[in-house]
Amino acid sequence: MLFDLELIEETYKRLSTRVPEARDLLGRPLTLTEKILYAHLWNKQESLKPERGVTYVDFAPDRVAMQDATAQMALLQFMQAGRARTTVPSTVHCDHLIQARAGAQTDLNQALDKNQEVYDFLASVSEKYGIGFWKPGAGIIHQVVLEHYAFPGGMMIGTDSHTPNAGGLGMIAIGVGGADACDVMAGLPWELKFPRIIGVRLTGKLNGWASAKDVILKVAGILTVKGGTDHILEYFGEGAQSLSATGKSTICNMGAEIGATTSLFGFDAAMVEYLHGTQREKVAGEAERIQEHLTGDPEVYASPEAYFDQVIEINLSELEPHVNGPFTPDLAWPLSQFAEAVEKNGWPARLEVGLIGSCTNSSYEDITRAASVARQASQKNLKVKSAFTITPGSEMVRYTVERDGYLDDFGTIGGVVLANACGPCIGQWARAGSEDQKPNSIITSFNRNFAKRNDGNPNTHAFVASPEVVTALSIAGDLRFNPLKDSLTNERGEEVRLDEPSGIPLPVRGFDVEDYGYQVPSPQGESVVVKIDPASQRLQLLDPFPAWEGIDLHGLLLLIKVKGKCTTDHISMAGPWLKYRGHLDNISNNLLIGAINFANGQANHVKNQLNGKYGEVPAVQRAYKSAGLGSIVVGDENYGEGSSREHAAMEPRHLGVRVILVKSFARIHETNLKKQGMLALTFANAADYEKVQEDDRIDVLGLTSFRPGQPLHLMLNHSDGSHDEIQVNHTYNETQIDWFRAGAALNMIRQSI
Ligand code: MIC
Ligand code: SF4
Repeated sequence: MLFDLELIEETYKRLSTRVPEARDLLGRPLTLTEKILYAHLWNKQESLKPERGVTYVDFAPDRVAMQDATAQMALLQFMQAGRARTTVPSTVHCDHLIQARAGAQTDLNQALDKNQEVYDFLASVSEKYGIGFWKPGAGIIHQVVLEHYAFPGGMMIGTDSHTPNAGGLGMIAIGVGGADACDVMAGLPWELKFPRIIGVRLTGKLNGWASAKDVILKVAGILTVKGGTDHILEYFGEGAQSLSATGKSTICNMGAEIGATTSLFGFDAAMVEYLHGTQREKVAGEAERIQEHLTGDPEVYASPEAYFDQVIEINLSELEPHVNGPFTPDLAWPLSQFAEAVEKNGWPARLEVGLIGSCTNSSYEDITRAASVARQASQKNLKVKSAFTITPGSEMVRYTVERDGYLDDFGTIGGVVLANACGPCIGQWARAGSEDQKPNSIITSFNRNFAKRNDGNPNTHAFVASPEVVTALSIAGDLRFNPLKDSLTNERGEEVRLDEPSGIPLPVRGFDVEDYGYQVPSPQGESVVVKIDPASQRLQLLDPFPAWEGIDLHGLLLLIKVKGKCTTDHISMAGPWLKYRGHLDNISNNLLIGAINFANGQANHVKNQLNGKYGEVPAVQRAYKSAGLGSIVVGDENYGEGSSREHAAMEPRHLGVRVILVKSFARIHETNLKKQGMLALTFANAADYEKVQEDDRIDVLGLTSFRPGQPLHLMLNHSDGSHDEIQVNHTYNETQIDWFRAGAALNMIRQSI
């Protein structure tokens, strides 16, 4: 038993007392989101009536989860917080650093070899501070958390943007940067802008080729990559109850792609079934006892318009399978229109690789549904025409699906099983030939498909669909294949059709596993010494960032004005750079190398204002830093969408960028910038973006009276001697302004030791 029953009981006690209080206070029925948030307020604030989307509120989450690529920085910060142990139960999961090359076992062995220094560091820090440690090969963070730790009504933060996966078990689970995790582990409150709430009513029941993945693919199409910012999505209705817990998790997981703070479902029979299936009968029993607090009030669901900020309705009976992409997860195509879109847009129709699995879609149900397609294909003498890979989400799922014969189904048609890890999803993919940058198409059951993400090739058109649709298209080898109506020619020259997939949510014989791959934290960790070799290329102790100098900033050089989409993958690329996630100076050499410069339409090619020559972004910024000059980065809408990686905020900070000025921010990135002592500003008038010129030197005015809710001013000093003064907005509250003044949030914790 890995979960902490006492903690869950504690939370349930709080739900039982605080929910009725909150209902009295607000004088109306409550959504599930409000119930869980009120139960996790840091202090019981008697009169808290937050303005949704505006008021910052302090919370006390129940748990913290970290994955290896972000845990390094989170724990390097935690080591400076002066605490002997973490104050809330926390875990580390080794999943991002395993590269997919040949297949599960070889790849895992190679990773153990290559990343030993980092794994040893994470294991010893975990041991020292009482953190549970999931070894490489144990599985992807979100699947492992769902299988062992998530519980209805709980609240968790995790240093990964897909932490909301746990919403499938009714938990409010939110992705954050490492500095936030550090605060919570150090026993400090965790602050969040009280979210707006979108109600998603699901009616009907899925059938045929449609799956839970198609619900979120459709929602992404409706809300777009920024439509969920500062919102929680609460799913309800009879359609919601018809979905398995892992299907619900798929939906919540990919809610990260619309920028949602998180997504969740109310407690129901499917959750009970999943808790029983994962040997947590006691948790199910406790939840059943307080179940009226684990779902929204009936009045809310009867007239959702009165309680939610927005309501979306989806009839599952009519939902078509979808394919989203390329290059952005919100370009949603119903399958019936996809072939035409491929033709019209001239996307490469030949499908080179189909990849299933990832944290989004690697449950027992996903594998059984995809395997049912594979099994009938082999019965009908079909094999995959594309390369085809399978990444199981956890060792428990992998062991069980192997026992039950499903992995053989994939093997028979030509599939290759990869390690239980992120692999190709995060660019850990030694894809042969990708350096040639040939235009080509791949399709995955993952969640993100930004340019270059999977294989580093900007011309790879990556599409996202359910595992069963990916399997069918891999068999056809062609993006234009629609399994609902098209036939295929098999090895004997016969025309055959694929039948609808079928699967089961949980194994009939129960889950099984030989070794979870878990290291229990020792109760006497204090004596453990965490060693970091000063010559290490992968780990580096952190130096505190300097405090604000107390005056307005003058003459900041424009480093880059970014054109168009700028995700955290553009700001701090993953793939080959993941190896430097524990070494701030080394990883800073990837700063903004994927972002497009408005001045010339090129990536990683910006003007060095000191000598007029063009150079790579990190090099130019290092030149400014050594000249002792600050700089500014300007960006477009939804800047920093995607990942929670705080490297995207720490790198510019480390190299001397002072301000990020954009049309709008993604939530996690904006917070990460504030935590690291940067100025995260938005244009009061989006059209002022046009006024910024390549040779500008920029002053930030009003910092000495920096106050919540009060705009600042920027003076754009153009090279021809003219000026433009513009107004810029910010969302800093008092505490966050203190972080700015101190140089970083962590500096304040240090001061308090
Ligand atoms: C991702 O899917 O982009 C990642 C890799 O899991 C990131 C975390 C990271 O950059 O380490 C995320 O989603 O937060
Ligand atoms: Fe790993 Fe991909 Fe999931 Fe991120 S989205 S946690 S990289 S599997």
